Amino acid sequence: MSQASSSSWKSFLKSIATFNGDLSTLTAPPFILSPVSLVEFSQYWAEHQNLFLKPNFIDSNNFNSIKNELTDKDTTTTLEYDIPTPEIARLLVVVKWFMSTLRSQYYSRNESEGTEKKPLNPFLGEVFTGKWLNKDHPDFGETVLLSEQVSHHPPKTAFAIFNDKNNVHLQGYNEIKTVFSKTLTLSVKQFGHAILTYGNHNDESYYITLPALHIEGILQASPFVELDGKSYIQSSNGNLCVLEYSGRGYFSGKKNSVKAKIYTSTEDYKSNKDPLYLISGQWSGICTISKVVPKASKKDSASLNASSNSSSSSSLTTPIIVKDVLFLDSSTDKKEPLIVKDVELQNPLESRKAWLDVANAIRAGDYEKIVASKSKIENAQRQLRKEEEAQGITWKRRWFVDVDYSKDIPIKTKSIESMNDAQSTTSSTTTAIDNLNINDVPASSPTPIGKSDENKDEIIFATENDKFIQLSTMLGSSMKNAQSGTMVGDKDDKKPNITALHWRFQRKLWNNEKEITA
Ligand code: 0T9
Repeated sequence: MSQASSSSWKSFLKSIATFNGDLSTLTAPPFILSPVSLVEFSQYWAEHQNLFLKPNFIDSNNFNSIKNELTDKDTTTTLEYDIPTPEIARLLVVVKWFMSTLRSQYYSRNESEGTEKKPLNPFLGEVFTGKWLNKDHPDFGETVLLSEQVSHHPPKTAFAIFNDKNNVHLQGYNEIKTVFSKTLTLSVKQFGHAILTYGNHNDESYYITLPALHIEGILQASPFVELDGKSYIQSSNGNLCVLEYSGRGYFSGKKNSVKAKIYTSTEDYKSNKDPLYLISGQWSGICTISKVVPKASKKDSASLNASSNSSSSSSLTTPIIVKDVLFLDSSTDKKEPLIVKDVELQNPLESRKAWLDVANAIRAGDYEKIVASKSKIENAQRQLRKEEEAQGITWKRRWFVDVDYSKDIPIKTKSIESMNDAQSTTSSTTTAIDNLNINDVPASSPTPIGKSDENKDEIIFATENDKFIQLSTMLGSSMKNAQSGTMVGDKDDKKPNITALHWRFQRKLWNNEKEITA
């Protein structure tokens, strides 16, 4: 690629190499900039409306028939074995949904732009909303997306996605910490999580952790994402899915490799038992599913047709994998388009409206205009922070509150940006790269108590069935602000002074919203 040898790319690489620490001042050339803000990325969670909503429709009457639908449309092969319970059937579909989001989340820019690109870094209070209308599926109804930048420094995006007709709700937030290696690979840790709830199944919930990733191909000016490590989907009914990611040269030797193991209990996973199902392949392409049948019980079932999962000694023998069948082809699966209001109808805080000039300048490859239009936004933000500081108030988050899980009950809400700043003590290596220095907006000082009614700390009591407490306890995962998927007792979990603040959607705030529509 000729861009790799361009002087602008070479000087960008140089600035990475010599810039030991704060990446926020790096200047990237226009061809690697995306006109899309990170606040839009929340939509990737629910582009596959069919899979997202499907578990709502799976119950004890029809669960076994979904084995015919689990595999992808064009295949004639279906799962040959019965699915044991409706809960496992729903988990399998949740896993299929989650795996289908990975291509959208981590590969879609390569598809549309040719490479990964540096997204716009959202300003505090920036929002992005939209709707999936599901016109072809009257039983689905509409799904609403709300995404809000709840912190600028460090950047944190919170989102809520809900379908009221079917009582399906997803919410979460994310934050990244990045560091460049000597080989110019960018390592990215994710913080935050998502929680999915099916209201019609007694609030059956799924706690979803976010995988680590890294960016390869920077030297060649064609960056792409590779996922690393593990992520978890812990179900409130006890079942668990553990996903393991790797790139070229690891277990399959192929890029974007993934292995997902389904267990009927967290205990089975922790004690190294065989999983019930194994799903494997490439998250950007094809994945297959197979049932794991222990040798002993396979013999048994051949001779006596005995019911499976009877033997407790099964994990002592080498498992046999029963026939792979196609589970997911994420390169061809169907996405429902998100409907977003025309820019002319948007509020100034709405992403596409706010970034319009910058986006146009990026599309035109006009460096001067990019700089000028970006500075306008940055200066306005600096001005706002100054005024807030003078008045002793802080920016009020629109639809989300920061909930403190460091004590169980009551939960205390802290709504100030400076708390988030306090968390990132290692800011020199943890900021997202920003070619313009939007990150040098001065951090606001803590809110003086009582100066502004609007910004007083509110006390929110934990509902007895707080899903995050319940599900992370089941998984044994940390409730602190450690890397997503950190377990209790891990090094990061034991760091002193680590906070336990997590952004949560407040439906009330959305119901009372007067200025912004979905
Ligand atoms: C949450 C997702 C996240 C955001 C992006 C690392 C990255 C910013 C964060 C984690 C979404 O749910 C999932 C997907 C892609 C992630 C981005 C990929 C990426 O490259 C950027 C970073 C900050 C850069 O822009 C690096 C610049 C590089 C492309 C050019 C040198």
